Amino acid sequence: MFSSTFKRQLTKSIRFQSTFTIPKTQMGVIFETHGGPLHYKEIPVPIPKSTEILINVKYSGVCHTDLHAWKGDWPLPAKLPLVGGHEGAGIVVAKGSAVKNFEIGDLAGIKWLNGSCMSCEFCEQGDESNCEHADLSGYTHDGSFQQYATADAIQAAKIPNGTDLAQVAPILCAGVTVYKALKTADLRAGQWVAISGAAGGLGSLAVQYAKAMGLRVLGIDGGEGKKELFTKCGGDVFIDFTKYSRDENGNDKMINDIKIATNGLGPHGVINVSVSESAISQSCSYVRSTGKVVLVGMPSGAICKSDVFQHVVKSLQIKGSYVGNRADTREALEFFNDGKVKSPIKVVGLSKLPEIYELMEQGKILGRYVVDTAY
Ligand code: 8ID
Ligand code: ZN
Ligand code: ZN
Repeated sequence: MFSSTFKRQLTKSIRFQSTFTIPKTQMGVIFETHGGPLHYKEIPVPIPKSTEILINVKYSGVCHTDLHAWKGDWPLPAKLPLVGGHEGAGIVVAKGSAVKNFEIGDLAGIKWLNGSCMSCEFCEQGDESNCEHADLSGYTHDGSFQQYATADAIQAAKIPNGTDLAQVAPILCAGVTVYKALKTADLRAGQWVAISGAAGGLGSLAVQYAKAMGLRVLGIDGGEGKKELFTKCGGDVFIDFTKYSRDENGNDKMINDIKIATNGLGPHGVINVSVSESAISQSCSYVRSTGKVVLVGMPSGAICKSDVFQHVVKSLQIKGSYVGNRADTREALEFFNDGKVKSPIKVVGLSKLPEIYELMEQGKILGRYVVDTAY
């Protein structure tokens, strides 16, 4: 792996450049099999490669993608055993010899995209997330559910000094993703956007980014406290899907109510961040003619169904949107740094991760859970 000379140089550079003492072991959550036990235990501190930084992760957001990774319900192989997490915020405590863009002591963020080939057609044009060789934090690379994590220095997010690390953590995936999805929807100020899954981790930030972009926001979600959070995030009209029956009549009534609330024509765009196949297909029915349906949430095995006749005569577009690139990350962080979006978070210890997954599975989470790696 690493030559002993390199390791010596690294140790030397850590000693010379920093007052940080890096332990050999740390606490983290690791699992060996999909759906198997989530062990909160002592694990080795990883050693950064020449192109990587070592981040002392203070806080990490818990994204629904982490739950997919643990369950193994996506057709994309993950590394095992795996330390999940890809919304990590912390301090750079060591760096490899080739790293030019971070100094020891800087604040840095771990994102879903940890690295890509940087030479394929997609990387060349800034679509690094679409790279066939993408390396993913908390999926193909051990992530932020540990006290010390390595991150590719090129892809790691720059976080300004003095930033509240618990607050900024969810921006690193949820914030970047919904900001990019809203750009993908290509809407103008004053138009209506519907956020399906509006009070979850991505949804609660999507509502705020959309408002900051001057859009009118209709949110769809259901359950205790979701309407209240949506309103607190600045949303305009809330539709509680649990108040409608699940049969065809219920669906039609909900679609009709969404249209009535949006000048009778439906929203100009929809950001689908729910983890519900039926909610995704439904959005093709209530979106306005010439509107855009953006797919973000990825329920396992889901198919998006759109009636072809309606699709054609309404001239709809269905677009996928997958996290964001480095520029999207910087821009999404700028909205946060300017105070235009705030993360609705609940902070608990990293050891509580299994309980968070349980609540997430039941759709009971309001906003985002953030884990403190100290306990
Ligand atoms: O780059 C990407 N495309 C990307 C990035 C990050 C996350 C995609 N994701 C995916 C995740 O893997 C997951 O599939 O987005 C989805 C949502 O992630 P999340 O926001 O972290 O999940 P959450 O906090 O559990 O929120 C989901 C919300 O959807 C609501 C729930 O009540 C919850 O508030 N919801 C459900 I489940 N069914 C609904 C329905 N039928 C619904 N809302 C409206 N209608
Ligand atoms: Zn995520
Ligand atoms: Zn590439």
